[in-house]
Amino acid sequence: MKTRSVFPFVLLCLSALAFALLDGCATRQMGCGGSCCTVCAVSKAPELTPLPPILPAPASQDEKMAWFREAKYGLFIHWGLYCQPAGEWKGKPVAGIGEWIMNRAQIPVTEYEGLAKTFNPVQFDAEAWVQMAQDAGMKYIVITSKHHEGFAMYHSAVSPYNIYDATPFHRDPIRELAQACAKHGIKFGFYYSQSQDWHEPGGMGNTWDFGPDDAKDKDGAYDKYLQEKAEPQVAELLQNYGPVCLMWFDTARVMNVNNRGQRFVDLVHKYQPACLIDGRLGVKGDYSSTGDNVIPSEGEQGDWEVPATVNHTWGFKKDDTDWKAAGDILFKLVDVASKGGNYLLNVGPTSAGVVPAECKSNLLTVGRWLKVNGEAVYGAGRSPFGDEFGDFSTKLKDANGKPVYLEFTDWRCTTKPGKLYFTVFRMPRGGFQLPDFKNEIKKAYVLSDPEQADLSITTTNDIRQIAIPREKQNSMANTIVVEIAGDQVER
Ligand code: FHN
Repeated sequence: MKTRSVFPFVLLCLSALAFALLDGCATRQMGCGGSCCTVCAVSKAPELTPLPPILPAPASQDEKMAWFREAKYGLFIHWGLYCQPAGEWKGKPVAGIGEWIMNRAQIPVTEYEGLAKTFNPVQFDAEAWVQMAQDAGMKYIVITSKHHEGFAMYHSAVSPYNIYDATPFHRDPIRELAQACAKHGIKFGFYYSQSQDWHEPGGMGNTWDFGPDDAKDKDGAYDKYLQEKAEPQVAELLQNYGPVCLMWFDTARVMNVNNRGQRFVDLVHKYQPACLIDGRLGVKGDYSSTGDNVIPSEGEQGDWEVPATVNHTWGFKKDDTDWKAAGDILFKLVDVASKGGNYLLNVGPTSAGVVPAECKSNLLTVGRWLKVNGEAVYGAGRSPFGDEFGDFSTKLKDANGKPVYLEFTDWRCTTKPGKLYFTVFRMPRGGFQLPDFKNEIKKAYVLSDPEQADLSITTTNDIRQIAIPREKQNSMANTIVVEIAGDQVER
């Protein structure tokens, strides 16, 4: 009886495998325990086509930064072996951010390496990820090519501890993403953990297997790791994946001695002179990076970027579904843009290779808003005002007796020559009160209005007020464009 009922299932498995072989799939992994057998074990890589050539050296720093200043919004992707345990080790939840599980649970290298043997993200689809970024209105993608765990998410000739050589997946997702980004006209860059590498005896951070970090620094193990793994891997990334828009280094540890940081700068300049360097290498980069999820309370000069999470982790954690709502993401993006920065928002795909559905849906909601109102964000300059950001409370005091800073979230302003974009998140009943400026107003309209119909402006006691007809209002935010005489605001 038992044999008879299992027979059709086995037949189905065999035909699936035969189909996979005929279909030319590079990887097969049997052993799934149920009805998923026909699809789950087989992954199919897209056909690889040549990547575009590396970009020439820019003529000036302004030229080098031009795309970054225009882009404003990027997708960060934290993807590595850590997405498999997804915040749980040996049946127990591990506190903290998901990609730190090896450190937090002090997992020995020999045990952690075992994760590679079962890492098989068969649903990974580079095209789908890039399409999502594009539909979300993001203009660049930065992916973890190697995080602190030390595992390369690309086919590295420097270390066999990489997704192509050490997993049944046997594909190079970074190569596939590079191709999809080139196709969609999205810039592509790499996160690379240069100092911390918990897999290597000389890498920083793994004190449970390899002892204290300062000993590795003093006895030459750290320099050996840098020269024999980190630098050659960065060189690989810069040579094998077409134009790299930026290198995102992180958690610098003693990078400022022995020319350590400078050697990474030299590699980037040698292989990809147009590639930007973030602010966390440990020596000067092309722009500064704020702390994680840290949005400055006021406008800041220079080029900078806020790396941010959509929940409370970077790498996927199955228990963390506290997604930022679309309205919150939109506010933060416009807030950052109005202060002069870029917003690099992270997703943590699962071990199947999928971006969690609710998170994706929120990103796409923001993307739909940007499709109509993107002019107020892309390439837009910082606010000429500032009072809208917040103020110190006259009543509330912190533990040190200092007044608490209260953030205002009603509206933000971005600019282009001759134009002010007031993005209003909370529309007062009577209409939006313009901040004080001297320029004559030539025209005001709702950015989402294809007719650009004139909005009426009423002036009472020198305060100019604009009302948006109810039918033209969007529930998340409305952008009023105010065209002024002269390029810049005079106050
Ligand atoms: O330790 C990392 C962390 O895992 C994550 O990659 C973030 C992203 O900005 N950077 C470090 C902490 O600041």
